Amino acid sequence: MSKSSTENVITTTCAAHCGGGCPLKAHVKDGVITRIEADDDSDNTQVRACLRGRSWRQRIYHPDRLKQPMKRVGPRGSGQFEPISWDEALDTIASEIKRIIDTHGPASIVHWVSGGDQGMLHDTWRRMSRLFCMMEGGGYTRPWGLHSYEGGIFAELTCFGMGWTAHTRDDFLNSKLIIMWGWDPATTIQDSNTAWYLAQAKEAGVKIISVDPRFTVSTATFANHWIPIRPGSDTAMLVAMANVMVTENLQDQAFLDKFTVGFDAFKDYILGNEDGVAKTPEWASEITRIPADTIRKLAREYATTKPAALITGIGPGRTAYGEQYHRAAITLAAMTGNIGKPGGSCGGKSWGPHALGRMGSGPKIPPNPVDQTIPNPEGKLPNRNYYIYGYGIINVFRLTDAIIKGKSGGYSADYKLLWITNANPLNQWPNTNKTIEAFNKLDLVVTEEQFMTPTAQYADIVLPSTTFFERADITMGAAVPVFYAYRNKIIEPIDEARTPMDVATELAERLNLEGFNDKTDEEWLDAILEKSTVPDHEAIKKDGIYKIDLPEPNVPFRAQIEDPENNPFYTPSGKIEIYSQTIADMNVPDCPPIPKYIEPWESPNDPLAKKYPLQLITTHTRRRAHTQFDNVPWLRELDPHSIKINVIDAEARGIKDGDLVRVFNDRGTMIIPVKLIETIIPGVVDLPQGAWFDPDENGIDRGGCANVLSIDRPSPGGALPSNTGLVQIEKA
Ligand SMILES: Nc1nc2c(c(=O)[nH]1)N[C@H]1C(S)=C(S)[C@@H](COP(=O)(O)OP(=O)(O)OC[C@H]3O[C@@H](n4cnc5c(=O)[nH]c(N)nc54)[C@H](O)[C@@H]3O)O[C@H]1N2
Ligand SMILES: Nc1nc2c(c(=O)[nH]1)N[C@H]1C(S)=C(S)[C@@H](COP(=O)(O)OP(=O)(O)OC[C@H]3O[C@@H](n4cnc5c(=O)[nH]c(N)nc54)[C@H](O)[C@@H]3O)O[C@H]1N2
Ligand SMILES: [Mo]
Repeated sequence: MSKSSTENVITTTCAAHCGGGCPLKAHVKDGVITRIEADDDSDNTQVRACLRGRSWRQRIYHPDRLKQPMKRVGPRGSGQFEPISWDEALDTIASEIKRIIDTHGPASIVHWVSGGDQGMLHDTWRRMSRLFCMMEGGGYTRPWGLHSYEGGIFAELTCFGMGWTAHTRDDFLNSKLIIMWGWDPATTIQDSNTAWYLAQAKEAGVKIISVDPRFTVSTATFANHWIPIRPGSDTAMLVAMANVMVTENLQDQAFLDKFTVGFDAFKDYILGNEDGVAKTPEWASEITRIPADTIRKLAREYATTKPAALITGIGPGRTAYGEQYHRAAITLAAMTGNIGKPGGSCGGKSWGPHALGRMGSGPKIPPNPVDQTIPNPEGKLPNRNYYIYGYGIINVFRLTDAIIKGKSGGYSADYKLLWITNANPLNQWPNTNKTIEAFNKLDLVVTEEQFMTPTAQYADIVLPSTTFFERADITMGAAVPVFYAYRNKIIEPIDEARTPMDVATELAERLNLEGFNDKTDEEWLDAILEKSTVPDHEAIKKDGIYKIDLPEPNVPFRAQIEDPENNPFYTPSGKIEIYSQTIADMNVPDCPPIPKYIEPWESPNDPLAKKYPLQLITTHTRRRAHTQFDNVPWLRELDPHSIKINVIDAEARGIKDGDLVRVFNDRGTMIIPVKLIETIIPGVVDLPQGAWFDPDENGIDRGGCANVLSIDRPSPGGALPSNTGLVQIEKA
């Protein structure tokens, strides 16, 4: 090391897939990152990174980083790969793309991106979409539906006609009561400073109640009460609370009359006028295992404490009929008159973009001919195209089925090529064994990756990708203060890793797509900044961060409530739709026009429960962002992977803490360590999702990948039901 070498400190923002995007300060010496620190801004509110953000160095410089392109030479999953040159990799891919489009049509190409990195230039959805759509006779099949919160999106679009319904977190200080319903932001972040605002609310004396099958970190830290609930039963609890409010005349009838449609139909349902079953707390108690009096008390407290924020997490929405839970919660928020009011909440999903400030976008995407020619049979909700995956063809959770069956199964094409970026679908799509079957059907699977992930193990060509430290980009941070970030390139690409834009550009050259990319990254970023509300472009480049001061908390639908004449809701009726004619017209089975409790499949009442008596939930853990960081030594040491079981269920099976156990159902089997806890309700086990699938020679997963056990059946509203499923556990 030369003596003159100096250390620079460069601010960037984390790319990890939790929604936080927190500032990180990278210390760089001689082209190497030697240390990473969190925000220590002394002038503004700090946005501090979590343990994952601070451990990035162990991910960037991990010995397992992919060093060069790899070609599979043994059977899928065999782990037999050979390094190849970039030229060979890109030549092969280019000729395969041409062949596949010519022979099978553009719909046979499936393009899958997820949240590995959230940069606006290298987010990679745009550039490859542009590439496929610029091809002669091109386009590609795009799935619709989000893993994260499709149930919430469905409910918000149904009730409000739009999906940006979360208040900024600083608004917690205006609440008198906060109900954290299936929500553990101390672990899942979802806007960097969420826990900090909850801590302030607690200190200010705001009452906080948690409704969750687990006694979570957030419950322990912030809540006055914990109400343990059986997974999948939330809608029953919510409609019973509505029953109490109506029976005791606690609802805000003036709000309902002025701002909603269809409350009477819902009232008929909860009072039992419709089906002869009154949805009383006693009725719900059987389903939820919560004492009727507790339900009654919470209903009264929520109805009479104003304003109150019902923060409905998205975990309970990732269940069979999860959309009903979100719709019921929105209905309760309307019944208590908490929508559009400071300190209240919309009852929509707990998380979502805040429409604050504006940013330009990267390369333009021509219209996708495949989207245009094949009608979307599902997901036809008003404004569904709000979201990236707005107007795709196949629900994401049916993709494996679609790939396996193709046209003979009634799908739009026989699928041949799967292009994967920023995603680990073999691990993260439901029903891993079925996903393997689907991968085996494909002619070509390409993944751009940083590691030989489980997905990469089943791909044909693996292209080494840079991390965001090795390229420049722009991101938006979700927090208060809201911020934009200019991520400077901090180090050179590791080994032969290339940036997503470079990969697409070189592929486009081979495909003769003229004009595909006429800018350098810096020019693109300037163009993106040009269309933004960031005032000083040089300053953001230098500082890395531009924080936006909010004069007051952002409260969605404030205008609709304060000046309804001029601001109708975005629904067909212009009101909050408790009854939705759109849903009625769609006529989807088990998707009623008012929110209803529908008994989920694989509930403890299912005959299958005799064989598989335990309900499985697959939570998001602090130890990982999905599959990312699973291989980081610091985090592994912190929290070794295990399935969590209540001591009562463990004793009944002769299982001791730390034992290896067999966890199984008809979809798959794994053998992993068990952890005995008292902080989960009996009958429920928690296997934190995102651990890497690692099958032994008998196909038994030794890695503990939750999706070996999960079901690939979407809820009628499109939600991923990864918290619905039955398993059995025995000592291995
Ligand atoms: N059972 C169960 N399954 C679930 C869930 C659950 O709760 N339970 N949750 C679901 C949810 S909410 C989600 S959002 C999905 C997440 O599913 P994924 O988004 O597929 O999961 P990640 O682990 O974030 O995968 C991101 C991948 O991108 C790679 N990557 C990171 N940065 C870059 C980059 O710059 N370039 C490239 N090319 N690659 C990069 C990482 O190495 C990683 O392998 O999982 C879903 N699956
Ligand atoms: N550390 C970390 N943070 C993350 C992620 C990560 O992988 N790691 N992933 C990010 C992404 S993409 C997403 S989508 C979000 C996911 O964020 P969430 O969906 O909010 O996270 P989960 O842990 O799956 O679920 C939240 C809580 O719901 C509870 N729960 C599960 N099923 C039920 C149920 O049926 N009823 C009730 N009442 N509660 C239930 C769980 O016990 C848990 O405490 O997190 C983001 N943040
Ligand atoms: Mo997600």
